[in-house]
Amino acid sequence: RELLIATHNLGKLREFAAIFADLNLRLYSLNDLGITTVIEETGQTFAENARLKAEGYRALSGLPTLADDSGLEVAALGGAPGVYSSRYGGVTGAAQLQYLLDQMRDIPWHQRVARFVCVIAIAHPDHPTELVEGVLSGVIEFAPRGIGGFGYDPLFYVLDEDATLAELSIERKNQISHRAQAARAAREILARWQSM
Ligand code: ITT
Repeated sequence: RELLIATHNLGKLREFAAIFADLNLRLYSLNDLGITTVIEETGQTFAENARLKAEGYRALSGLPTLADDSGLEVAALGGAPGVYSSRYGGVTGAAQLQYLLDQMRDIPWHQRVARFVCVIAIAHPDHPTELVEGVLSGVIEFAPRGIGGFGYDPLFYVLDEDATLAELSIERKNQISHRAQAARAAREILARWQSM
């Protein structure tokens, strides 16, 4: 029982490894298989891109393959950065957080609602590709807080936790996040495939 977790994002890889740790599966990363190819994300939606990545890396590896396309949707920005989250503003890291803050400088707290979306696609050599989704609601902070997680986590305030995602333990983030919700649905598909 093998599964390729097809991502070049180490933050995602860490989260999936923890979420699937108890499954009876041998997990591989792209790195483990020496795959350096980057499948281009030419789709307009998370679902299209997740499918492109899962099917593309399955073709390269020959293994059952899971890929996630995810991102941040900010209501006041018309849903941006959305599928462009990883390349928003043409910058990465702390500069990207600052870029988002600059875009939202004049937007008051009650209009800063946002959501994280994660679509997971699992492509199997012998079954049609399946897609599942998870969503987490929050509010974009005025300044970053916390050092956990990755990406936009320090700016993403979750009301029920009274904390940003970067202030939560990895265990807690992996109980509530968009990725965790999608992964729970993906587990059921993997379990079904294993029993066939
Ligand atoms: P792969 O395509 O190789 O998986 P990527 O980082 O390019 O890596 P995406 O195209 O799905 O992946 O972009 C997702 C971006 O959305 C990611 O780089 C972050 O900026 C943001 N993001 C997604 N999930 C997040 C999370 O849990 N916490 C913070 N930011 C997240």
